[in-house]
Amino acid sequence: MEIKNIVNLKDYPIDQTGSKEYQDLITKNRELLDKDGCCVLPNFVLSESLKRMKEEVERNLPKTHWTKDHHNPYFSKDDENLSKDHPKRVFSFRESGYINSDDLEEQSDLNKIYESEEMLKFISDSLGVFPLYRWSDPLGKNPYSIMHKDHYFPWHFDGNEFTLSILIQKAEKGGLFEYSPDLRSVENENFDEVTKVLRGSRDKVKSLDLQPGDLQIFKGRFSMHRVTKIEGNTSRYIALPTYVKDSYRVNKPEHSKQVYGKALPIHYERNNVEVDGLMD
Ligand SMILES: O=C(O)CCC(=O)C(=O)O
Ligand SMILES: [Fe+2]
Repeated sequence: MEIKNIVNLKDYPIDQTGSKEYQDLITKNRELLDKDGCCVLPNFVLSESLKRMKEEVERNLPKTHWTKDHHNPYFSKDDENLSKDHPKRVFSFRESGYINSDDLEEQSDLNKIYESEEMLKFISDSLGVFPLYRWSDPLGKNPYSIMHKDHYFPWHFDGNEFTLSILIQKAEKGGLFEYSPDLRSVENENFDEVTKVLRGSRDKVKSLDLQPGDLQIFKGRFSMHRVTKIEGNTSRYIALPTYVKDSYRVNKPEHSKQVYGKALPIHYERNNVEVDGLMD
């Protein structure tokens, strides 16, 4: 499968990097990402590719790693030295699943998008981050997230800096992506504002009603985000390709176990790699 059979190149000419259309697209994306920590490109993926991805998900549903757990926004363990209302001590119930990256099919359209040099350059140009790398995490780099009825994915920050999402199948109701743009930075964990959002403040929260085929680019390590509860019988499937500034680092073992159902030797070997100083 070639990228032209996957991406809507007519509206998004990511293969024509010298064209005015490409430059205009980059300028627009950059503005949105700087202002909002997020941008959405409607109908980015062609419907025939979306169909293949949905079929891949459904063929591989038995491989889903389901987790039911309580977690804080950092996917870290409780710390009894902190006061009870510190966000690191606020645990919410999550139930959802992943088809991990190492379980994707060889010929997967999702792998093809992820491995495409055009895509990497397009995301790097859109974010204004150079160099930008694909992630080394063998489980989390490029998974499908699966949510059935009543599943909920509470407020959190990602271990990687940047995430794309491509909605494959939308829930009848609920399953909305909500985020608080640039809530923390490498300089400031901003625990007070994190606490406000966890307690239900909507002042800094935005909600997106993504449609199948849309491409979303967001800064998941800095913008706290969640997926609201799935209502109705249609499951929500979404592809989540990820990008990073450091090509070596992977998720912490605890984070990997909590989210992807297991930790591999690489997660322990690289556990002590210096990151950016933020909580996981
Ligand atoms: O499903 C989504 O839209 C986002 C999922 C997410 O935040 C994550 O997997 O870390
Ligand atoms: Fe996330």
